[in-house]
Amino acid sequence: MNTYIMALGSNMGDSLCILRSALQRLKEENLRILKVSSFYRTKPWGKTDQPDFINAAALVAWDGAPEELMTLFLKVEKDFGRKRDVHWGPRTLDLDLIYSDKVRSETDFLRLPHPYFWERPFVLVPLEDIWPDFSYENETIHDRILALNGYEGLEKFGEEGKELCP
Ligand code: PH2
Ligand code: MG
Ligand code: MG
Repeated sequence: MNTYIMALGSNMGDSLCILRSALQRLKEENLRILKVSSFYRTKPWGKTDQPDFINAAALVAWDGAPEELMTLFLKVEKDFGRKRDVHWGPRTLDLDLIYSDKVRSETDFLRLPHPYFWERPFVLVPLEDIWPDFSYENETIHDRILALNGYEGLEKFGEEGKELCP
């Protein structure tokens, strides 16, 4: 059994509800969800001409191979209407494997740690919620977010909005 950090994102449809329902669905597929971050509205990163995203992160435990977990993520993304056309473009649901203390992978199918995670405030801010003493390459996550100006332009959701989900 290994634990992983996963990142969730959506910027099409009812994104907040999509992320919440996706977590519920993953639970039904035998993913153990140990911790979930707050949800954040974030500015699009990388490809900026698209709507704001809702992002979150979760600490999860999975018994099988990491590739099987990635395969499950792709299946759930598809079930939530994900179409793959524009690289880094708008999506109903993006589920990414980000990091595991124990697992490394350098295949085309799965790269772990995720090659860009340490550059991306929309991953790091939620990650700090669930793993405040995380550090990488001798830098703490807090210092890293500060260096990226990552706390700017975010909106954090509390429990409000929960009742808006069907
Ligand atoms: N995902 C991307 C590219 N840019 N920007 C934000 N704010 N949130 C995302 O989830 C995101 C992004 C590609 O996966
Ligand atoms: Mg992604
Ligand atoms: Mg992805």
